[in-house]
Amino acid sequence: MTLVDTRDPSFDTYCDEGVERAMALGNRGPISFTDDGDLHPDIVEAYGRCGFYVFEGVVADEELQELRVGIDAALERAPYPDRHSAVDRHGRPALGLDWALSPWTMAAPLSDPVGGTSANNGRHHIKMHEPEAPSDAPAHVPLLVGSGLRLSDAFLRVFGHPGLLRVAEHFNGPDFTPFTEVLFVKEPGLGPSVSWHQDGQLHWDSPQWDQNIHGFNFQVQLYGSTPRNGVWVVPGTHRLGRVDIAERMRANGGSDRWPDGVPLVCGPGDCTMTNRQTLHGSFPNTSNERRITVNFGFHRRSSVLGQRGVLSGTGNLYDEEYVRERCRTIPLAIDARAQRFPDEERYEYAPTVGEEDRHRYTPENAAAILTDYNTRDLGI
Ligand SMILES: O=C(O)CCC(=O)C(=O)O
Repeated sequence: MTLVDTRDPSFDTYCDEGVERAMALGNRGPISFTDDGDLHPDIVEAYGRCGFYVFEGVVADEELQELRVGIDAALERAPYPDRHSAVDRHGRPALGLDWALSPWTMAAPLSDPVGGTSANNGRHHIKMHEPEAPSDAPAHVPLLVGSGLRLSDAFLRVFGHPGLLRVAEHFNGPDFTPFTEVLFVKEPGLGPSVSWHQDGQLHWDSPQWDQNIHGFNFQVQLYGSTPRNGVWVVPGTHRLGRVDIAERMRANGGSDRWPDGVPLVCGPGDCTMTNRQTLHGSFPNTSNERRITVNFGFHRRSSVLGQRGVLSGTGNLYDEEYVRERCRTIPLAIDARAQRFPDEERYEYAPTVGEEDRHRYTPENAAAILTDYNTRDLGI
C-alpha cells in the first residue's frame, strides 16, 4: 500500500515541540517502590500533577515477543475488506463474530469515526482533521478490538503483571476492579484517529469527586509510541473538571493541535498510565510506524458499585454480584502469569484470597470466566 502523508509539514514542528514539552515533565521511569513496599513518592507526585506517567521497561523482550505473536494472530482474523465481512483476509471466519459482543470496531482509514457524534456518551465533541486515505486502502480497518483477555493468552498474562497490579492497588485500594480490556490499532498510513476527550462520564458532579474517581488506563506499547502515531494528552486537565473541548478548538483557531498537548512517547514494552479524566486523543496515523496498544483500566470499587454503566457495560447495574464476577478475571490472569513465569513474585489480589482453586488457570476455568466476560465491563 502507498503511504500518503497529507498533513502539512507544520505537524512535524508540532510533534517536535510536543516531545520537548513531554520530556520536561519529569513523569517517566521504571515502576519502583520504597523499602516499605509503597509506590515511590516521586511517581505518585508526578502522576498526580500531570495526569499520566510513562513506566519504562515494564514488559521484557521475551514477553513482548509473545504478545506481538498472539496479538498479530488475532488481528489477522479481522473482517476484511470491510467491517461487514464475515471472513478475514485469508478467507477464514473472522474472529469473534459468534461472541456476545463482536470485538471489532472498524473505521475508514485515517478517518475520525466518533468526533462530533453521540458515540461513547457524546464525549468526543469535535471532529478531527481527516487526511485523504491511500487509494488502495481497504474500506475499513480495525481501530479498537474488544474482549482483550480472549484475544490472546499473552494479553491475559500481562493483565496479571504484579508491578502494574501493585500500582493499581496504590491508587484504587486493594479491592480495585477492572474496567475494560482492548487493543488500540494504529496501522501505518491507515490508523483512524480518536477524537480528543475525557474518558470519565459518571462522577463529575458527585460530592465525592476527586481527581482519581474515574480510575485510569494502562497502555502497554508493543512497538513503542511516537508523537505521530500515539496518544496526546493535556497535562493537568484531570484536576479541572469537565473541559469545554469545542471552546478549546475555537480558541485554537479551529485546529485540533492544542499548544499545551504532549505526546505519550514510549519504547516497546513501556506502559503508560493515564488518568481517565485527563483530556487526550490521537491523530490519524499518517506515519510509517505501527502502534499496537494493549489497553486495560482499573477502578476503585466504590466508583463502580451501585452505578449503572454508561460506556462499555452500558445500562447494566453494577451490583455486588456483577462486580464480583467481573473481578474474577484478575486472579485468573495472575495464575496464568504465574504458570508462565514461575520465578516472578505473584500479586495477591485481596478480594479472592482463599479462592485459588476456582481461579486456577485451566481450560475449564478460563472458559467459565472469560466467555463473553466483557458483557460485564465496568464503564463509568
Ligand atoms: O490509543 C488511542 O489512540 C486512544 C486511547 C483512548 O482514547 C482511550 O484509551 O481512551
